[in-house]
Amino acid sequence: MCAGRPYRGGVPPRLRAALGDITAEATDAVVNAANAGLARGAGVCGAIFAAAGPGLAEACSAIGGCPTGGAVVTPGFALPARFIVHAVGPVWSGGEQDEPELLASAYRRSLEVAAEAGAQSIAFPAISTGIYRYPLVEATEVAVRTCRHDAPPGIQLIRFVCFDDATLAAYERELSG
Ligand code: AR6
Repeated sequence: MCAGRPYRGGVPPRLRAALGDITAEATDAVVNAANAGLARGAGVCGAIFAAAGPGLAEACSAIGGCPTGGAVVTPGFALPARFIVHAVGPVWSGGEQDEPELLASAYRRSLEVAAEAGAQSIAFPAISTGIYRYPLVEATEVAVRTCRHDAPPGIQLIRFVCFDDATLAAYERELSG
């Protein structure tokens, strides 16, 4: 993958990083760092299920699941966001199990399904960097590169919502690079 690869649409999306709780984001879509069973988990997933309310678990069990590297959409239920994109990042196993490609695919598919649903703005957590143990700096590089180059034309704003200072610092470094 080439860092200088041009954006494939017309006007590139704005990319921003900020500290925050993704359940409070008022973007059109927020992304959940989901598991392949779309079950209620811990971390950002647990926070989203708690804030969205019981309709979310029903919607997820109706969908049934999502492969690693994929993403599916549900309504936002009680969240300020209209849509929740459930993206399944890889578990880090040392880097030889296609983790970078799978993580890039989770970001790319999230952007695609959000745009198909009509979202123009989307907020991401740092997918896979918590319970799934993906190294932060490497994950941030994949997230920023994929969002910078592969966002479909309808997406105008991408926010990286960071839960701690180390994550924000990693995104700020990558965004300024
Ligand atoms: N807002 C924004 N970011 C958050 C929030 C929040 N409310 N809460 C945590 N984070 P993780 P993963 C950050 O573990 O590594 C679940 O059980 C957190 O600090 O939530 O992809 C799922 O069901 C970290 O930077 O997701 C899966 O089984 C980032 O979100 C599994 O964990 C991702 O951490 C997914 O693991």
